[in-house]
Amino acid sequence: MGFVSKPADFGLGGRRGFAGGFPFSGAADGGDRRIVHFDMDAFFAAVEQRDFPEYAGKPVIVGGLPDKRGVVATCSYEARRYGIRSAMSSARAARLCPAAVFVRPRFEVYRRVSAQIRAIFEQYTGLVEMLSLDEAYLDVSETAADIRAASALAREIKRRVLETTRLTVSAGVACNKFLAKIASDMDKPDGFYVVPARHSEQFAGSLPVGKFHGIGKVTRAKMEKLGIVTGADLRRRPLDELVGLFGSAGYYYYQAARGVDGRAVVAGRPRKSVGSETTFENDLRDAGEIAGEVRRRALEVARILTSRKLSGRTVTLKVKYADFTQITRSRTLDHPLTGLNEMLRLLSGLLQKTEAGARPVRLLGVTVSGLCAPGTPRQAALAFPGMAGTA
Ligand code: TTP
Ligand code: MG
Repeated sequence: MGFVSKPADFGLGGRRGFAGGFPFSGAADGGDRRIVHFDMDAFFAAVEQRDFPEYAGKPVIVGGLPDKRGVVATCSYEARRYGIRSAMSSARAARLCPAAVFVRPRFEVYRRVSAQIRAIFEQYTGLVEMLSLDEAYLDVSETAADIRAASALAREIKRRVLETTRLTVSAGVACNKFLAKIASDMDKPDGFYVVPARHSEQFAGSLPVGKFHGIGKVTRAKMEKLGIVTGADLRRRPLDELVGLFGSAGYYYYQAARGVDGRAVVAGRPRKSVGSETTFENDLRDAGEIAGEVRRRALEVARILTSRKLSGRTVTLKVKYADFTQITRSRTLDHPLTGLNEMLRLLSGLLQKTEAGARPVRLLGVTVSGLCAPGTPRQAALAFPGMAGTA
């Protein structure tokens, strides 16, 4: 994997995808990608149940209060049994379930959890597209050679999200965004659902059209009037008819009905730094152990940099001592880091400028900032030996 190559774009969107026929089968349709969609379960409500154990197992509604003309942002699965849903008025929700507990949202906590899950995702691929605080697409095609490997990776990420946040996330694994997103919803909560590429068309055919990307209430009603209720009904309509009825969206529906979706996973905004840190269950006192942990953090940062095709000029070591006092030590170079060895050399110098070991250590972190493209393609290819392609 080179630093300079752009991520593969299998997009078939628009007319160009149809040039020379209808390449809707085989590898050309994007069926050779592995996409995972993650979506946290009852996100805001699950965070509240986690942080306030007295809410566990209860119908919890997060949002506006019933007497304040508020609406439901979300609710726990216990509350969903009463028919309560997002965007319903809180007053109505209170009527449906008088015993429900209403709580106000705590966005700063949700944002923190979102950053945690994002950091986990980014350890597996640079191609992470966060759709909202609790939802993301990952293109793991480079890391996972086939659907089995992608499924194993999705399970590992589910486990890590649970360990790190004590919250469950549902995962859908498929060969494109459209199918992965529907898959993550099939088995909620704590769901895990895989659509192998050979089942894509059949799976898409079985779906009500309302599940298709971009088909809201209005379009669904229009389709139902035309007798189009499922993906299979949609598939029976010729392309020119669909384009005539729905404009350029007709192309998308034509493909989606066949389980095809060429949209690429687009990584989010560029980041200013890449870091990795851990808090230890027991404070570290041994110099060798501390150095080993710094090395592990560095490896993780190198892995993320490699997967995002980045390097950086500043390395920072963060140490929090057992008494919670915290220091950082950094070095800025006049060139982008050339590789893991250089990063480790700098970190070992920085570590000597701390009292780690002499004082017990509670947390260690490594960050690379001043992000930029690696020096030259030649250097870049050598940048993190042994790391390329592992992220
Ligand atoms: P969703 O993922 O749609 O819902 P959810 O995570 O609560 O439940 P699940 O995925 O298990 O079905 O939305 C994520 C969060 O976004 C949700 O917890 C609260 C917020 N949200 C709103 O504030 N208003 C809304 O209308 C919706 C749909 C979500
Ligand atoms: Mg969710």
